Amino acid sequence: MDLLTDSMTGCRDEVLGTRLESATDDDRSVTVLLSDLHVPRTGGAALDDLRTVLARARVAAEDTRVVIAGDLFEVYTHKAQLRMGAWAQLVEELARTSAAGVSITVLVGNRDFLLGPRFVARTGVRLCHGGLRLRLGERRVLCLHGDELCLRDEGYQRAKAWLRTGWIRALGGVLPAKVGIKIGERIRANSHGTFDPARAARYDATAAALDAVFSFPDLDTLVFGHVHRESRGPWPAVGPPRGEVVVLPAFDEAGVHLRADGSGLTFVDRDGCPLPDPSPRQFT
Ligand SMILES: [Mn+2]
Repeated sequence: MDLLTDSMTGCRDEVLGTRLESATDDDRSVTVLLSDLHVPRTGGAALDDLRTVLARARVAAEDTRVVIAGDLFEVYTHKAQLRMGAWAQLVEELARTSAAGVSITVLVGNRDFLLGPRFVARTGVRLCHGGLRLRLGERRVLCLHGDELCLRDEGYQRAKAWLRTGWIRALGGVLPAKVGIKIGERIRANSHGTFDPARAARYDATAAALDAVFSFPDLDTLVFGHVHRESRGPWPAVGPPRGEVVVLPAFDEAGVHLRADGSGLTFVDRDGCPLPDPSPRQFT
């Protein structure tokens, strides 16, 4: 039925293997976007800073939406985590904020793609397993986690294709909690251990991926995280611009995130105070 509808309307609903969904809360006048919180079981600064951001969102709850662009959890492999340590506080904080009237959407990231219905039931957020199309004022925005843009990391892209199949999800649902959490610790250890600045380009978004995104009609702004290197600039970097690329920093580094309201898009600190825009950078 979907296929029929798509062929009739000519609408594509996926890019680089990521299914796209549309926001249903574009009427909110303030949008707060954050990414890569990597909240560990012990909580810490990432959770403290998130509390600060959510408390401010609750002040104008009905006017505000929050979009978390993936990797909210340091790693998530089992629903038992929702009751453990600071993760239980994280769930409670999201639930309180949703209940106050703030609209919250959580995209899954590469570390927490097994989030599912239990998380939704406990928090009241909308969970998005792909990309989110939204309006920010006049802008037509696509928000992605960003891992799908890192096309040079071929090993990861291959692993992603089979890790996201239905049977892995089913297996995640029946694994004993201890096993699931052990697997998660292994994933986390690997992702900390393999970063090599000299090969950073391999783990960055590619120009080909950005071209693919901006080949979509009705799209002028791309927002993503994942690569942990904030930037803001036109796409393409030379020639007539087709749009703007905004890369969010990892929130757990200093609480920096993005605020969109009537005055446009502004990088802000954990307390909502404006920061200078980060520099544009070249994607190759
Ligand atoms: Mn990530």
